[in-house]
Amino acid sequence: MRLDYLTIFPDYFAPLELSLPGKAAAGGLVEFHVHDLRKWTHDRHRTVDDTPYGGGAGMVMKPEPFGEAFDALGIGADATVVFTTPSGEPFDQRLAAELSTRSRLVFACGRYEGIDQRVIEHARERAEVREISLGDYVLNGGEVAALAVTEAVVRLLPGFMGNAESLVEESHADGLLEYPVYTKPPSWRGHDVPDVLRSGDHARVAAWRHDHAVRRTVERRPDLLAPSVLDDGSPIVRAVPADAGELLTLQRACWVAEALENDSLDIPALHETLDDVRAWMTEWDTWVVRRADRLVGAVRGRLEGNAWDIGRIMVAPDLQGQGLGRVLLEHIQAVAPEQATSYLLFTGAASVRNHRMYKKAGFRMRPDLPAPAGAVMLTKGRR
Ligand code: JCZ
Repeated sequence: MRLDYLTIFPDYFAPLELSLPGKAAAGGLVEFHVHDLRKWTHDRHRTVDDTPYGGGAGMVMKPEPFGEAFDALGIGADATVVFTTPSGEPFDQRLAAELSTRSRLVFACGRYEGIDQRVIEHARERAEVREISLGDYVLNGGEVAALAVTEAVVRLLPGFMGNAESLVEESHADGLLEYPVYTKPPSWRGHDVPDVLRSGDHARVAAWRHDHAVRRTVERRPDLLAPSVLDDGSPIVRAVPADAGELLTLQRACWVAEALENDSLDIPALHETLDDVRAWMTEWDTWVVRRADRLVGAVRGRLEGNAWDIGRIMVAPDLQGQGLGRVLLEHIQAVAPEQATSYLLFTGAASVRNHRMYKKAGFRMRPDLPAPAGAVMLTKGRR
């Protein structure tokens, strides 16, 4: 595999000479070619950026140096051009494996506010193009992301340091996070290696490791587990910003009934605007369920200290009384983060149907805790 890097900071790629990728290069498995993009500038200041059309802050990388670099490097149909950008498709092990099948990867590393869009359009006319994001956080440029993609891809190449069996047991091979690992000494600073791991009983060791892999996954990455489903198979999925409008409609429908039951219009959910919903969606872990393309249920949770604060359990009026609320309540408890030691929610003091559902789910009324006017708090210990 040949890898090319177009960058205004070639020094970022010094680590490619180190350790394993370096050995792969020395062994002839891969070739790294790092190029200073300024090589393809022609003015005295070797300019690679310019002001954005349409105005706004910052600078944009101009297209010409990239175009000349593609020409000089002979970028053609055998190449995959990778643009690392926070707006790309999420990078994961599956994508690393896919890229490891390519014969040539060309990383175009942006800086400033990004690269002129026509560079991407042009690259698509001469090569395969992938726009890839390392994750939902913002780096100063594409270099670090290109390095991370490189390391994940190169170690998958057949012949890379006897990867044969070590790759099978990797994190994510079975969709679970890795179990905790230990080595000697058996006792260290008051912390002991679990006895089962020193027992020599391979079946018990395997069971312990699987159990802890599942526990970690439930606590840290519930999104990796099969999503909760309703009886009809509709999955409960994380809300996306585009759900805000339907959430607004659903909460108005649900809390009108609450208003009537409690003889009060003083309920925040009834007065919120679309922008209010969009705002709280950024602060809460929100889940929705659709039936035949219609958003029919939702629930949200967030950590308040060590309590998992649950709220906005909503079910479309025509589907109430079928157990949807109970499933949503179970789901939001199951996805509470590790730190949560208790669950907390409130409901209208006169909402007797809600009281019954929460009581059945193990919640207890807490008249001793402060609650909004006309509401009552309920709590439940975790496990
Ligand atoms: C260019 N800022 C390129 C990629 N996953 C991820 N986070 N941040 C980036 C990234 C940020 C950038 C540029 C200017 C990639």
